[in-house]
Amino acid sequence: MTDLEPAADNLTTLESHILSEETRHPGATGAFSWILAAMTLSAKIIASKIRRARIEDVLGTLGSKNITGDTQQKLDVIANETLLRALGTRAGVAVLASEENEQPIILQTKVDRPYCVLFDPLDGSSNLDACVSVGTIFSILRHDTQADPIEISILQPGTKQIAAGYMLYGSSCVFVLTTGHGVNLFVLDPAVGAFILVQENLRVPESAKSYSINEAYRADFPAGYQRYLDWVHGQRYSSRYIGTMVADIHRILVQGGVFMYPPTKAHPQGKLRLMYEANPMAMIVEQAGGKAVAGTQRILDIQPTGLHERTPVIMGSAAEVDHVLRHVKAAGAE
Ligand code: P6P
Repeated sequence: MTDLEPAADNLTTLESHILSEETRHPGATGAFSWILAAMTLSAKIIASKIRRARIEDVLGTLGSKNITGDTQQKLDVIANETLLRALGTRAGVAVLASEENEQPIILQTKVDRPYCVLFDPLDGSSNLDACVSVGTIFSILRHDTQADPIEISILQPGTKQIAAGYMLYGSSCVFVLTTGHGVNLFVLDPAVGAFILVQENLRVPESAKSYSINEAYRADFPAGYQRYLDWVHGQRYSSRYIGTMVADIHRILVQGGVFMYPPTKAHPQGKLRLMYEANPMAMIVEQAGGKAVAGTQRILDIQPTGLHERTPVIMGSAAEVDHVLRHVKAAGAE
C-alpha cells in the first residue's frame, strides 16, 4: 500500500496549481493554462452527465460504430462533443484529434497556434451500463507549424508530449496530470466544484503481486505472454481486470502491479490506440517511476504513422514489467 500523504494544505485547486506552474515559464502566454482549464471544465460536465445518465436516459448505444470499430455509446458522443466545444474555443489549439473522429479537426491555419490536443473522450464506455468506472485520456503536443499537410503535426512520438492526463469517473472523480515534472493527483470536491490537490509527485510502487490482463484471450497471446501467465499463476499474485484502461492503470499507479494488452487474433497490433491511450498513459506511468513498453520497445519511442494506430501495451511497476519482459524475450520476441 502506498502512504498517500495529503498534499501540504489540501487547499490547492487544479486551477491554482496550473497558474503556479505557469509562473515557472516567464514567456508563458497562458494558452497552455487555458487548455488545461478546458479539460477541467469538460471533466466536471462529463462527470455530471455520467452520474445522471440513467436518470436522463442517456445510457446505452447509438447503434453506430466509431472509426476504430468500437460500438458508440450515447455518452461517447456527449463526452466528445463536450471536449470539442470546450477546446474548440481555446486560442492556443491548432489541431484537435479524437478517437470518435476519423480525421483531426483543424482549428486555425492562418495564425500559428502552439498546441495540438488528442483525446479518448470516454475510455471504457461499454462499462457504463454496469456502473463501472470510465475515463477521459488526453495528450498535448506542440503544434509543428511546418507540418504540411497540417494534420501530420499530430504524428509525433510520445516523447514529444508536453503534457498528459486522465480523468477517472469512479467512486470519486479524479484528475491526474503530468507536465513532465512528476505526476499530480486531484480529486473533485462536488461541494465546491473544484479539483483539490491530494497527492504531489505520485510514485508507482516498485513492485506489487498484482497483474491485469483479459485472460479470456490467452490462447491468442504470443508465446511469451503465455509463459508469463504460467509463471505468475505459480507466484500467488492477485488478478485484477476492470476492462477500462484508465481504471486499471490508476489502480496500478496507486497500488502497483502490471497491466497488459497483448496482440490477439482480433487485434494483431494490440487493441489500445497509441496516440490517445497508450502514449499519454505511458508518459504518466514513466513520470511516476514505472515502465511502459510495447513488446520490447518503449511506447514513447514509437514513431506513429496514423492517428488511430494501435499498439500492444505492458505498463506499470518497473519490476513487474520486467517479469513480463523476461518471459516475452525468452520466447524470442523482439
Ligand atoms: P477487452 C475499453 O473498451 C478499452 O479500450 C480499454 O479501456 C480496456 O483496457 C480494453 O478496451 C478492454 O478490452 O477486450 O478486455 O474488453
